[in-house]
Amino acid sequence: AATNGYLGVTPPISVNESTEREKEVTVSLMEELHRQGVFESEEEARTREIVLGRLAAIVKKFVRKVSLAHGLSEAAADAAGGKIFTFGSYRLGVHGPGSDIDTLCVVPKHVSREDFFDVFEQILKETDGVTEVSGVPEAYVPIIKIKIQGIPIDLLMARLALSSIPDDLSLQDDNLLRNLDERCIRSLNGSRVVDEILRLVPNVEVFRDSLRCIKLWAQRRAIYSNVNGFLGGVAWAMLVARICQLYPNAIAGAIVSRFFIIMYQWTWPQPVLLKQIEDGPLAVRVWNPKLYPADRSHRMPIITPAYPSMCATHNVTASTQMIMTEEFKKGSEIVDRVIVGTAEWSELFTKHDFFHKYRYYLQVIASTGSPDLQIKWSGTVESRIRQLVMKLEYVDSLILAHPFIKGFEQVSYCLNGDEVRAVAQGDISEAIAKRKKEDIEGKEGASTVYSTTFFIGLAIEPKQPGTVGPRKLDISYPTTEFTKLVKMWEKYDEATMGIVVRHIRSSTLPDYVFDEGERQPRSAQKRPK
Ligand code: 3AT
Ligand code: MN
Ligand code: MN
Repeated sequence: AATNGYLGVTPPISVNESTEREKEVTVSLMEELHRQGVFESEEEARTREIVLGRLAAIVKKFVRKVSLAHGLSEAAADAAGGKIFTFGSYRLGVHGPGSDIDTLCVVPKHVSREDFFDVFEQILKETDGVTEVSGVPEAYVPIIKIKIQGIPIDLLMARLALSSIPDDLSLQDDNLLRNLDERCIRSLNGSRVVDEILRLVPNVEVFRDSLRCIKLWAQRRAIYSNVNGFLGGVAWAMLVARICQLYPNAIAGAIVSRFFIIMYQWTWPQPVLLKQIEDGPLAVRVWNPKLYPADRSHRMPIITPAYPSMCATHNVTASTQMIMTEEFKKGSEIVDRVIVGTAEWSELFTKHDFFHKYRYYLQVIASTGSPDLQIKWSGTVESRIRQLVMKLEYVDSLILAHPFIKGFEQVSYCLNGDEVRAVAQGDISEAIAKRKKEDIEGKEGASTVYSTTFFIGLAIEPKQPGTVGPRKLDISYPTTEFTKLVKMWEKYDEATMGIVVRHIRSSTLPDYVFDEGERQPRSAQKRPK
């Protein structure tokens, strides 16, 4: 791939080997990562390999079965093949204990998507050691979720325009995408992107160790989440890969230290590219800000390297960009101190202070009366939160609106309609919080409420000197618009789904957002800024 003698869209910044000090801090970084528990045990690693071997055999069995049903001979049915490819954190080599294995099943052209959700799902259900089989054929990327020997596995499928899938098939050739169904193209994408990232880094081991560090840091700092306008796993991987390209001979400690300073100083919206964007055989859009206004609006574009190249960070807003930039800066300061020996790596992995940082928060409460419906409804609400954030960004005197990366789920056992309404408003009294399922069983008028609460921190401009009274903050327009927007969901039903937005002071944040002992006693609480 390295036609110029280097990987990437520019020559490296430095081809120097790392210094003695950088080697020392790399050793201590790896020790800290082990202490933090990001690595799985050797036993779990072995189980994963066994599980993948079994899965590969099940896919072949499935292809064979469908082939025979199509009237193919025994020999032709055997030759039809079938192959699995992994992607996600497992393929990148940065998965933790308990991570899933993201797997793509590639099948020949006579095996259909319907076969995948009928025949294959049935085979899985009948296989020993396979549990919790659940297919979602109608998803944007159709998926079957299973567990094999306790390991969670996400299964996607792609049907290629080939009569057989040999064991040595590679997905690199763009022409494989010709004449495929869009769902197959989407399913192939994850694998093709990860393969390409791994091809484009100078040293895979260094890349993995560095990425493990950055992933842990981003999770602890609560900036690891694509839906909420931060970065997801693939985007973080591409950023680290780019730094690896710029310092091809550096080791992990050195890569991590360059990562923070380069990302802090990056001149966005200049895109992060691992290679030049290429055109290909499909009539699909490839990321191009010169051509498409929507692509021009991306604030921190990080572009996937496999055709058709896309922006992995289109969800980033002005607020989340500011928050991440601030974190890059803090990270670079800590790493500088680690290098000179006045800080430990553990400091880099300090938990975020989201619930201590702001004086006012918005609470978005999605509620229903059933666990299945709640998953769909809260997912819909969550996916729209960045729209609320963007509307808030237009409000005068609001500096930024900081969405927290996850919702908090609550199950409340209510005795009557008043309690149900209170919970839907986010008022879970101590009496309700303490109540158990058996306390309401058989009681007339009682019901269970499932609620998910999302938080948005509001940073408000300080009062101008000389003005009187508190700063007026009018957020009624963004919140009303947001409520209207989520209610436009095609499956929205007024009678069974609740959505409430309200603002609260930090002192009334519910206890469940804090870890044990994290909340300061009320009296000792200093005035947050
Ligand atoms: P974990 O170690 O599993 O937590 P990961 O990076 O593997 O980290 P996921 O398994 O959630 O994370 O996702 C792996 C890839 O699957 C990332 C993305 O390309 C794809 N993906 C994840 N969620 C979705 C989704 N809802 N729809 C489509 N693709 C998805
Ligand atoms: Mn995964
Ligand atoms: Mn997954």
